[in-house]
Amino acid sequence: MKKTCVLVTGAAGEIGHNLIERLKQPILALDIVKPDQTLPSHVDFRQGSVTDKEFIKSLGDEFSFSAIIHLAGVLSSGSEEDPFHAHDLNVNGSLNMLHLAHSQAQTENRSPVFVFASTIAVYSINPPFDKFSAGKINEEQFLNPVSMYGMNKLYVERLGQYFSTTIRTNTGSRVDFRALRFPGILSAETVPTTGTSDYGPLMLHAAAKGEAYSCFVPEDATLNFMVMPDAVEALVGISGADAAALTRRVYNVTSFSVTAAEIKSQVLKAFPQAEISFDPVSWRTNLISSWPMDTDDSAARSDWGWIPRFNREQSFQDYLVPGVRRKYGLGLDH
Ligand code: VAH
Repeated sequence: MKKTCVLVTGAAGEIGHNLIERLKQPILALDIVKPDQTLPSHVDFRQGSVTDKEFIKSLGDEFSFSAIIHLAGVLSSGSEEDPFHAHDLNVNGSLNMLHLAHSQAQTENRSPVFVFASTIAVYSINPPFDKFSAGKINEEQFLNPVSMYGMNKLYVERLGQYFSTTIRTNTGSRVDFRALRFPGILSAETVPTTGTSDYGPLMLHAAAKGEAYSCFVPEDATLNFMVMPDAVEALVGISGADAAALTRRVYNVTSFSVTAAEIKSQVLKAFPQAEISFDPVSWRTNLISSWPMDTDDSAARSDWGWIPRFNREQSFQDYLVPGVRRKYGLGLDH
């Protein structure tokens, strides 16, 4: 008898680390490295890569996955630094996970929920258009990514829709694919790697550690963000949403739009001694410049009740600053 559980890939990554703390049902956590936290008793861990077809198939022989939350991937900057590895992990790895879900839909005659962490990097606003005049964009606009990461993520979204609606099935059951297009994410507990929006969290963590930080985008770089607790709740929300209520398979979710200079001023409020400079790196700045300044998440709000808990001020005052103070053992009045 197979054990039934939720599979979380990328479980040792930033979102994965926080998600497995939040989920209370039996979880199989999967990553190429062991999560850095003590795993709760309801979380089993398996070490391996989503690019390893035989390994992923073997998991399907042992477990029945009620849902797969697929977070494993290389983010935007890492994908530009090694586009071949990025394509393998982001695309072939995701195809292996969709194959696993499709196989279980066929053999168990049910529709496993498949939640995919996508990104606002699927959008690309380039001349003659301007991100600021484009404003809040919806899920159908500017879908012409030019980065490896954005192209990978958009293609996997399309694969997910194919597996959910078109692929031939001998039981009438197909994968129930759902994707969230995340903005930049700011976490107090974890530090990002391989992302371009990392400048936001890195600025804050450096200040809390008393380290100088040189920001690789200019002061006026504008992007939308959300804090990690809201990102985790969005994953929980879309995973549990009633399929009949969903009018689409891919949703924007966001909280606030902010410039790098505004992040700096929020950080200086909490850490007045922080040394933050700006030394833009053109290829990373170009990525941020092509992404929207904000996205329209009204479809998520109306279909499955998405609403961020933290706005910009609350994000810093109620979560980020107290959180990094706790993480680095600083007093509340440091
Ligand atoms: C990245 N954090 O920087 C991700 C995100 C919108 C950016 O997808 O690649």
